[in-house]
Amino acid sequence: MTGRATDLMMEAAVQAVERCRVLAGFTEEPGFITRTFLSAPMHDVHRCVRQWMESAGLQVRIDAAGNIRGRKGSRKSGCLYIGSHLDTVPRAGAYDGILGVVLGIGIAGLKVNLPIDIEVIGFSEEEGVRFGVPFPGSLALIGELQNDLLARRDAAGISVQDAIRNFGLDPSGIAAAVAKEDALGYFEVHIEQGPVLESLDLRLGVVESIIGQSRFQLTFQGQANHAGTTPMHLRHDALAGAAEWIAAVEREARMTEGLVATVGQCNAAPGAGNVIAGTVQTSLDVRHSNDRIRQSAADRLLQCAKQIAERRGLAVNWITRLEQPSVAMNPAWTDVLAGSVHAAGFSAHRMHSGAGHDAMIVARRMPTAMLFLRSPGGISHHPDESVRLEDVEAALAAGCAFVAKLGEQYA
Ligand code: HGY
Ligand code: MN
Ligand code: MN
Repeated sequence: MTGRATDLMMEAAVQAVERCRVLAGFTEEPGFITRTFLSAPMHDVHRCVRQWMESAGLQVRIDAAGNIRGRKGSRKSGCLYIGSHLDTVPRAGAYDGILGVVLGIGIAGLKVNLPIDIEVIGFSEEEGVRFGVPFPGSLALIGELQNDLLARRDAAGISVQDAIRNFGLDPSGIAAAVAKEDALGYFEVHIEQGPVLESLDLRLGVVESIIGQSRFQLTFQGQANHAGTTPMHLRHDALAGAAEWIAAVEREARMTEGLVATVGQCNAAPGAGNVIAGTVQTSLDVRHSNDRIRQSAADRLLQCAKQIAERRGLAVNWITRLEQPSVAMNPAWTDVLAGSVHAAGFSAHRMHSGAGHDAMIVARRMPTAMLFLRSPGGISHHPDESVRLEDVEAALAAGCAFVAKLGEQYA
């Protein structure tokens, strides 16, 4: 790459990191980065992203699922989608999802006169924090945003479709969000969110598959009572029962190679220090690269909750929030991506993703490839999440080479 091209790439990398920091300032929780599905700060995000997309020569629209989309090209050729998500987990880092959207804009700005169209897309919700179910944005792109998800309600009783209306959009237009027949495929750039690339001292990784995940919401039902007058042997303590089960979840996951199981949410009611908890609601997130192992582990953990509840005179029930099989990225596109990483001068470590991504949804409908950047400290879903500027520059160079290769292939 010529000196000028390298300077351009570094300038675009600096701009991308700066843009992630700007978007980090739009939050529901001052002092932290918390931005859930179509919450008020997303209007500020869309205002900035729209400006950046337009300055890259993209025509911008916001679809009925709240995805912001910028497209450029003749509209006569096939369209390559490049993107990621703009929502965050509570108290997130500044790069999970966001970096993939601003790098998509960067690539669209750097790659001019491509023989294919490019559409950069900032999905409205990947994490699933507000409504407990992830991916409504990318599900809308592939035409699978079903009415049952639109009817789901958040803690305040607001439905997904109300949230869409409150944001100023019309949920009856969801069908128009679907990718047209000219879709060539989808490319997502994302931080690894784990320790692998850093442990190998590599900048970039090429994702071969995204591991499957099962998510549940459990409710342990006991008997609230007085903390001072109720003898220990007469208690039906929902929180003590949930705690025994949570310890069992960790023990089981440690004993099964490659399995991860997490209870990230645990809410006790009535929630007073001098009242025995009568009701506890918890989450359960189970993941493994092998779907059969994941599903049998999830079954064991749920049966374990039942056995603990029976022994303690509690009731327990659960609802399935997500049953997402492992998804392979498109092998041919992944080979082209690995070749582009090499052409840009970097080694292309092939790996799977422990984190879920919009790519696992879009891959149901079109060829999909994912590029990872190193996560310093392996930290993510945390304010200390970071990226290294030279890795962002490497991702831009490899991403531009990949898009150019696809342009040649589909011209
Ligand atoms: O939870 C995940 O796997 C992703 O970060 N949404
Ligand atoms: Mn995430
Ligand atoms: Mn993400």
